[in-house]
Amino acid sequence: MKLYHNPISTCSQKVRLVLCEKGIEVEDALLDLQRGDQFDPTYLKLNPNGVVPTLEHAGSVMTESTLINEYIDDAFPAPSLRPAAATGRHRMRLMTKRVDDALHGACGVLTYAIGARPTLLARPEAEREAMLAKIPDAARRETRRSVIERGAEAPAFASAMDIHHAVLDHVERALDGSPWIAGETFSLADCALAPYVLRVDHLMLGELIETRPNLARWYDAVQARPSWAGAVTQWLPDAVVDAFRSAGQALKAEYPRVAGRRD
Ligand SMILES: N[C@@H](CCC(=O)N[C@@H](CS)C(=O)NCC(=O)O)C(=O)O
Repeated sequence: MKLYHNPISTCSQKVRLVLCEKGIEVEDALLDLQRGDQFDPTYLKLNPNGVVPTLEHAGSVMTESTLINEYIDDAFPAPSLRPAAATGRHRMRLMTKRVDDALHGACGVLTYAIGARPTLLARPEAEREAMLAKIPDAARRETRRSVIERGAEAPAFASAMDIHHAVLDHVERALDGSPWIAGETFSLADCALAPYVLRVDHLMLGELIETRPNLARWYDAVQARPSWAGAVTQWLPDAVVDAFRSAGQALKAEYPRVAGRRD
């Protein structure tokens, strides 16, 4: 099994969490997303969207982190990361769908508008433009350009924050009386969400977590699992995390109410 991934990417972290929960070893192929490895023509043949992760296993190439995680749970059923009951599975998939449909894009906006922005703005403009030109999808390219140039003033920023509030409110309700998102057992839904909560934490938007007691309790429990160290902590590049944190602090100094709800 070979996993094409990146140490700090949320979608890579969620697949690594599932692999670690199941004790599966893989061959690592690491991509530097700031250098644009994801747009290399050889990699684009595996993943035409130019994103990580991609999994190669048993002669098949698999993309889409949520589907990769379902595949791993099908191919390696023990321990199961899906609730036994059909209602629990629906609850799990509702969460993974919300992550894919809404939170993922919104997280990308916050990451580039806050965390990656100072580093990218420090690069020569021609280098930045060359990186943007490689993004195959025009809408994704223009959003990326706008959030790098305008940060919290970019049109996409406020709605990305609203999406975080809405999805995390959903999580807070799901965790009311349940230890895990889909009910009594840790599942693919917890693996899917955890990297996005970590990103909020790295961007110094901890208010989004602290104001939701169920979410805060769940986040502590996720981090206490042995899989967290193997899938997340041991991969985190200190320099990137430090850069995200100082960019997050600077943003809060400029916009103290940035993580608050809009009226
Ligand atoms: N829906 C895809 C999204 C993958 C994705 O957007 N990955 C990000 C990292 S978390 C990426 O590769 N970004 C590179 C880029 O946008 O240039 C999945 O779940 O696998």
